[in-house]
Amino acid sequence: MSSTPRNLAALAGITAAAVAIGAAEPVAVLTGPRSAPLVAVGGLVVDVVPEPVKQFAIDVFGTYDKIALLVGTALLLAAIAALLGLLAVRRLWIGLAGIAAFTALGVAAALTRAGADAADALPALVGGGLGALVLWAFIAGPLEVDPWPWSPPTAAPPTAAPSSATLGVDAPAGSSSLVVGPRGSGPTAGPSSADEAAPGPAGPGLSPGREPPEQVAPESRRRFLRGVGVLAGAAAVTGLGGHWLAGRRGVSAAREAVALPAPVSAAPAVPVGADLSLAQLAPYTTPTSGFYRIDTALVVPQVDPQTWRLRIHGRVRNPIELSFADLLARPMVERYVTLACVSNEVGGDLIGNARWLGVPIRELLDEVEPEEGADQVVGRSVDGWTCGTPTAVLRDGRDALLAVGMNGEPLPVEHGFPVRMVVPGLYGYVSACKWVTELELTSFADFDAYWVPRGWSAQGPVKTQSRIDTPRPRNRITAGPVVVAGVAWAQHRGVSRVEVRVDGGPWRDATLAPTVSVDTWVQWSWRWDATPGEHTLQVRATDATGETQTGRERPVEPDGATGWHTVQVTVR
Ligand SMILES: Nc1nc2c(c(=O)[nH]1)N[C@H]1C(S)=C(S)[C@@H](COP(=O)(O)O)O[C@H]1N2
Ligand SMILES: [Mo]
Repeated sequence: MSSTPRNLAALAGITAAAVAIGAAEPVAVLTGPRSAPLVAVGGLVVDVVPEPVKQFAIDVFGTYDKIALLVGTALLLAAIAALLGLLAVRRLWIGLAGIAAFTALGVAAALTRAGADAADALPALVGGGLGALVLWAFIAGPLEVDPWPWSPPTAAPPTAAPSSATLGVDAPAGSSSLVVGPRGSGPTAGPSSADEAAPGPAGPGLSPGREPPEQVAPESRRRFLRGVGVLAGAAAVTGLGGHWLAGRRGVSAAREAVALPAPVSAAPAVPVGADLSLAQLAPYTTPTSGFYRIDTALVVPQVDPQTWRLRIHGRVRNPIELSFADLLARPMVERYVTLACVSNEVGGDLIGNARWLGVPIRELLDEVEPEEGADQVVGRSVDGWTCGTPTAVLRDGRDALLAVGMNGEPLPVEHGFPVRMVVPGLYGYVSACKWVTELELTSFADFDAYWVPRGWSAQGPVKTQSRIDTPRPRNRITAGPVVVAGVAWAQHRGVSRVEVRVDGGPWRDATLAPTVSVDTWVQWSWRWDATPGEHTLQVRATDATGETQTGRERPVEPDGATGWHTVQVTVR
């Protein structure tokens, strides 16, 4: 990028923004990672973006949607900061006002998060203040390009002779400069387009007839770029250092220190043959490291088990409060439960099966004695996220757990450490509260949990579904016997039958592998005598109530996708 005044102005804006964000991080080490402006604003975005956009992000980026959001936010911020730099050269106050506006946004975002206190405003305030200082230093202070060739003529008359700044070296022919102008122009190249990008009728300070020079004086440029280098470096050091420090304040050590009790009721052994162990088939028990993760938390909540409390309150006769030690002292059960996300597309992989250790929620509800009509239990996470579960479901005898263990270990931090809910038969968004700190008894009429006002159904029983894991569309298949296999689920009802068909022909019964319980998925397989050509494979499951999965295709919103998983393959 050549050192045209425009590029330098944009660079000044970006550097100011980098300093603002970098300086806020170490402050957020004290006030908590969610008060860091980038994360706080990103969190606000997560909460307010329209549902289709969010769904699009999950579709495109999958589990990386959060990284995509943070990178996207940072890129957008850089573009706006560059624009502010360009504006600041003409009117410093516009640049400063822009920084003030972003500071206000950062403060508002930090203060409106669940559990925020006044100190959470500090990272944005400190960052914004330093960012403003840096912008001033570049535009009108000690690091100023001397003088900004296209800054408003103050003393000099409009017809003043070109300043020394115009004497710089010409831009290399054909070099392009990213001009983010007030009219939103894109990348443009060469001197002529620089003229086009000159101020419009809004009348910034460039005098008529005075062309902005393409290069600034070398010594002025050197000082400026040295300033950029030093400040950007400092921002990177404080930003990354602060981020690292904040991470060290996490709870991974506390998690490793947790000794899980043995269950009074162990999980049934996985029957021989439950796992067909085929290369492309999802294993019966999902390894914790490969378990899908879905939540609204941009930074994973770090909940100290020492200070963790669970309040069970609301419309109950005997509210109680439990510490982590209280919970661990209770009789624990261990169960396999397959957890599924309502956002799972037909054929998708937002589903996993794990062995959970925990206290039956039913027993806790018996103790608090819910009042008549308290038909909803709202699980509330430390970060304010909520889900609403029917009280009746939690008390109907199924293994709904306040879980502390997953696959024989304390819950991973990103899966809800120290305590989460797991309810067989319900999608995660209405039942699987991670980092849970409250169970509040209320009614569906009185309270809408997080996803309900965002267009999702208040009731979220898991729909019967089935998936073909092998073969996959791009597999090389040779004619002859081919094993078609996958998983099917209808949690808490159980899968009684899986059928496969080829090219819309008759449905054929697949073989069901044994499974632990009705609360988990089941593997299935079917031997296909494949003939050369293009073929379409489809699968459907029937649950133990006798209801067969519908072929009608419906989207994930509002209460889970329907339709048959369909796979196109080529046989040679
Ligand atoms: N605190 C909190 N808990 C949450 C969520 C969330 O956004 N925040 N998402 C829910 C959803 S939509 C699902 S599908 C499950 C996913 O659990 P997992 O990430 O452990 O797979 O968590 C549920 N629990
Ligand atoms: Mo979900």
